[in-house]
Amino acid sequence: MNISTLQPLGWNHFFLQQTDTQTFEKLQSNELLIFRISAIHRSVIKGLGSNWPEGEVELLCPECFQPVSDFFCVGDWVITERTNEHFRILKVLEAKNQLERLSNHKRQLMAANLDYLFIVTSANSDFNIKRLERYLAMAYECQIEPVIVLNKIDLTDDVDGFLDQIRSLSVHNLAGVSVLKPDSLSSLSHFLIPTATIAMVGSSGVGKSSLVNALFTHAQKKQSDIQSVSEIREDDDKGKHTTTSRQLIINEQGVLFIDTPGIRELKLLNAQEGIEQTFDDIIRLAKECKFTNCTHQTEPSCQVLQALESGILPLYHWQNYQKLLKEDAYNARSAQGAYAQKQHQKTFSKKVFREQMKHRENKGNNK
Ligand SMILES: Nc1nc2c(ncn2[C@@H]2O[C@H](COP(=O)(O)OP(=O)(O)OP(=O)(O)O)[C@@H](O)[C@H]2O)c(=O)[nH]1
Ligand SMILES: [Mg+2]
Ligand SMILES: [Zn+2]
Repeated sequence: MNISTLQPLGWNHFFLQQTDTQTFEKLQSNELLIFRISAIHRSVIKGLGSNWPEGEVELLCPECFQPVSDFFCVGDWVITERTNEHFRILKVLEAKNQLERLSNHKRQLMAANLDYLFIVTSANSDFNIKRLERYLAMAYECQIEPVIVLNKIDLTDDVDGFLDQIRSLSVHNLAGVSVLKPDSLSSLSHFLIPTATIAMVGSSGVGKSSLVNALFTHAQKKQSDIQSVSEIREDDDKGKHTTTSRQLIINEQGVLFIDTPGIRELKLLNAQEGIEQTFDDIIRLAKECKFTNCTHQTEPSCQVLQALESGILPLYHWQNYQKLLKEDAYNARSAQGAYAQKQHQKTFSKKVFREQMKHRENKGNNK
């Protein structure tokens, strides 16, 4: 196996250094093969490997990796062994990051090894700033760079009004687009880097799959790559779920997308640090309070109370911060088992994220 053929799928040195000499030799001789998980439909697991232009390959998953959702997700890399015509998963490589949430009191992996998280919302009644704060907290907690994508700008006369609200959030990347206005999509081009993996998240009906489709050029779109989207409806604010499972696809520019089903209600999992980053304006204010243990309720010279009074700190923002912290503490208790696992993953992925940021900064400085 020529490992360099995996590079278009996002393979890099980080994964290579997880293979020891013996494994590497077996990879060379094709005794072992590497795949990136591209879809999981109940018990059927699909992956893209060195022959990825020819399509997905079905992978066998032994008992020790069941239930699958506890061990890996779309976007993960696995080492497999060839058994007759099949490929059996032997090992899951450590991910550089994993997007996760709480679902049915359990940790649920949503996607792995991401470069960007497109948090998609639409310029209609779906738009909800508190929900965006929740998604941001998840992105920051999982150390994935968020991009807020305001879709369906064709439906409003007040795009700036929406964008201004997004600008008030703790986020660097935002774009206003419409699938119906192809020119508007160029505001995303900065993120559409070949070999980069972008996961799409957001409520059902905001246009995640439509965007993935629009970011393919029509000429080269293969039928199998096209994501199903619902018909244009008069009122799709309450869109029903069209996408039902997560899927990794690669466009002709070489950008990898993970489309996901809409989330009705995103629950965070042990996301205290992500929440702090999302509400860093409040954290900064609180540091200026007279008492270090200020509860921001009645204390004199409380900067939070003063900012609320003067209107500098919007009430909804402060309330959402408290709500998310409370909810997070509750969720952490209800998913105790997941907690230990998470702590382990966090120390590891944080190191990777810091290195990436350093690398990015260096690149920026060298420009
Ligand atoms: N007016 C308008 N409609 C859009 C736009 N983008 C998508 N739509 C429509 O919005 C509806 C939902 O689009 P989808 O792409 O299926 O939404 P989704 O986010 O993938 O939804 P789920 O798969 O259910 O999570 C469809 O009727 C699309 O045609 C847009 O930019 N403008
Ligand atoms: Mg969809
Ligand atoms: Zn205070």
